[in-house]
Amino acid sequence: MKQILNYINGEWSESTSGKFTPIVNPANGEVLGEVTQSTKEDVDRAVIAAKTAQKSWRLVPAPERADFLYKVAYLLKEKKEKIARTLTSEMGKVIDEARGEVQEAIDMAFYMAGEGRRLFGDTVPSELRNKLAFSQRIPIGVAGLITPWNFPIAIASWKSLPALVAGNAVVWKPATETPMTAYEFVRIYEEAGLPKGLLNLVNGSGSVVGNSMVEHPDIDLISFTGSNEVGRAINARAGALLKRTSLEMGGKNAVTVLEDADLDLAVDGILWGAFGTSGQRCTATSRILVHENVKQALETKLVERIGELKLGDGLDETVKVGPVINRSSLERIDEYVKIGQQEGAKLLVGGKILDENELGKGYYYAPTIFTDVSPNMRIAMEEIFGPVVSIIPIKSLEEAIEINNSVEFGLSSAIFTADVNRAFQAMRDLDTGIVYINAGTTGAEIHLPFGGTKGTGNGHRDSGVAALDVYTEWKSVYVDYSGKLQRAQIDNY
Ligand code: UN1
Repeated sequence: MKQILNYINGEWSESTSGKFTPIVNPANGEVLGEVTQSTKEDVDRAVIAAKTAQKSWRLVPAPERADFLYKVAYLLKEKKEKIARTLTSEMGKVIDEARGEVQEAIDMAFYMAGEGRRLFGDTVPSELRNKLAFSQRIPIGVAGLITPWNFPIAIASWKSLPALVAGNAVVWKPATETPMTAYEFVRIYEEAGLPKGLLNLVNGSGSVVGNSMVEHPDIDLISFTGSNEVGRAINARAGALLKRTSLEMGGKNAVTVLEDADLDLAVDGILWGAFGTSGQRCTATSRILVHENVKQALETKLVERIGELKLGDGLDETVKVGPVINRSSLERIDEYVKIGQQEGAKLLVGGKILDENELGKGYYYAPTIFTDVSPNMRIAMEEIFGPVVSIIPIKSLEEAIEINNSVEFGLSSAIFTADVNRAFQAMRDLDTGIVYINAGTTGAEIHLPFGGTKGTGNGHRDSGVAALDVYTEWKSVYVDYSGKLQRAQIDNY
């Protein structure tokens, strides 16, 4: 049986617990292997290794650190197909999407390697004569990364690559559902010449490994993507310990469809946004705010087209929608569908678990659309993280914006309209970190900031140059070459 171990101080090792958790293929329930279940002691060892490695890594010139990232980028490119297949088999997303996800990691590696030759600070005029003033980005120390199963390599790349290029060391806890993709990523780091101890992989549960990381005094920052509940708990504890955090905790993303929208384009965007990755994206479309005059037409088209979404094992190239991650997720989604029905929403299509006779032993949920949903129903306010979307009728753009902004999250939003004025108004007023005009709510590119307003996070962003704000802090430097005491704010006034 394939065993996934930890990678601590440059060595693959089993946890001191001696315990393993099975790794299951959600497409067919098959056990693919098992992963070591770590303890607090494993985290302690990883942190010691990281802390030691960081002492010399911070002194390596950033352009040289970038050379290492370029190697990672080229290796990821070379192994793209292999990693994508591993990813699909343990996570379930269809192979095309898995390839796209590995591509995100490749893009990130090249992008952050480029940052090794920038990492800009500012040089500013001093208030005083013969004095130089500038600011520099400096690494924070040991970064603790806690990453989710829905984007097991992309999100790990969004966090580990900027952390490393900026001069930090890493302790990484991947999701227990997707350790094989994590293993492949670490193998690439290893092959690229990772200095001993600089990046450590500690597999295991959030309650043991995650908590030990948050509590550890030598982990200087926690970067987390995952559920709202866990994010809030991390925030509370890390806040008490004065530990830096970057949190990304999901969305309740809406597509607005105005009267003048290209409806076929809107349908393309909605189907991709709502049912791609079986709706298991933070950016997934889960509400459709459609003008009442085109609601019927949109519904007809959606129902017609939903039949094109072939469900099944994501390794089959003709399949469009894979399984959801596990049985408890399947049950949670079904529970929400029941809640929707009890709340009085009308089930337009879907709404059921596919049983074994239909698709074998995998965890499949039928793509589901509710209509006549009111904005304050639970299905329209809470993140479902599955292939379920709610249609809410609207009378105006203003009403759509109000409903869009009424939920606790603020990650992504989209509007379909032919009116440029209304498109720009929406862009300004939709209260989300990401806005799409005439495209669905998913598909963020790595060179722009990724994250959201309100309950989606705590103001930080993954991706783009903004990610460096998470993994660096500022040092302001003053060089007085006047040869005499110059008292700022006094001698020059
Ligand atoms: C996520 O679901 O947390 O924009 C990440 C997108 C992808 C990333 C999603 N590029 O949908």
